[in-house]
Amino acid sequence: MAINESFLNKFIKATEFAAYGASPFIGKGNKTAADQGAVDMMRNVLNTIEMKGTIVIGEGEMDEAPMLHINEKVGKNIGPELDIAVDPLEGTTFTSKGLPNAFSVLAVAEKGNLLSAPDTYMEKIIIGKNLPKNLLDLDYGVKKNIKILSEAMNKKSSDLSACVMKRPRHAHIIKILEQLDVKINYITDGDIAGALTVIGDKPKNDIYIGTGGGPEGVIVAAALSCLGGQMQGRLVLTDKEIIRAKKLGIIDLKKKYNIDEIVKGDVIFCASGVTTGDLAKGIKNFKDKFEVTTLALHKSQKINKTFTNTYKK
Ligand code: VTB
Repeated sequence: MAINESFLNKFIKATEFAAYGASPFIGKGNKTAADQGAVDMMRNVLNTIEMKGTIVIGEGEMDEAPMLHINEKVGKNIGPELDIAVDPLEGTTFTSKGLPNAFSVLAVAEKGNLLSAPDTYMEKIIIGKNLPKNLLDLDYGVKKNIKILSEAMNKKSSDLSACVMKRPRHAHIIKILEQLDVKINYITDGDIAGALTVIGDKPKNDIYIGTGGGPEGVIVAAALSCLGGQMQGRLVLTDKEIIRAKKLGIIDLKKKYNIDEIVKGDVIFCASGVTTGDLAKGIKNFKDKFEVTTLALHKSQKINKTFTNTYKK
């Protein structure tokens, strides 16, 4: 079954208004307010949609988030049953500091088709299209993965580029990439946008590698299921988190997930820019209207398009 094409515009509106909700807080140094602004707007729009929606990836679990928490029901409670992964403001730090690459994002699949990942870390390796299936493996280690990738791409390792989030936990990855003379394009945050730099006509990177958010991993997998590309992800769980993961139905705690084990069937993905970045232009606020740009994907409809819309305030 596919998600009816009429839903795309409705979900675009959800990220558009969430981006708008965060926009007064760009460069204002208040991450929480920016996030809340996005959450409130997104929730309002989601609740106007004729669907039986469930948030499967949200702003945390019920006891810690007032809105858009895991298992929250959204929509008018009529129509198709849809599972939704939301990150109303991806890049709260970018927003609060007025830096590029903040956006509002969501991914939609039919009920039961999105992994309900706990809000923990996930190890990820992501590569682009047109490469042999199941090419890399988290257990091979960085050196072997780079060797395999360089052979498959017919490039020297010194001609490969890798996107890595700048974190002390990535020291071992960085050390090996440096030894292999791989070019590293660092990001300070925002690994959804970082991961998607391996996709496109002239991808900026050949590989994304490192540990970032699990929820972000599910959202990336949803985008990649529309765009092509490969991913392997594995949750990183502390003892406390193991209990939460089990509650969410995760049995094999060390499972290495490929894209089709994270997201199945039809997918809608929308990302609306708050500040200008790799995926979309930032919000433009005028006196009585605002302009917002969205990257929208709908797998079954083969839609991969950027929409710019203007709304009255
Ligand atoms: C990760 C990454 C996100 O925050 O969750 C990161 O996936 C937090 O990582 O894209 P640290 O705990 O190491 O700071 C983002 O960068 C932004 O939400």
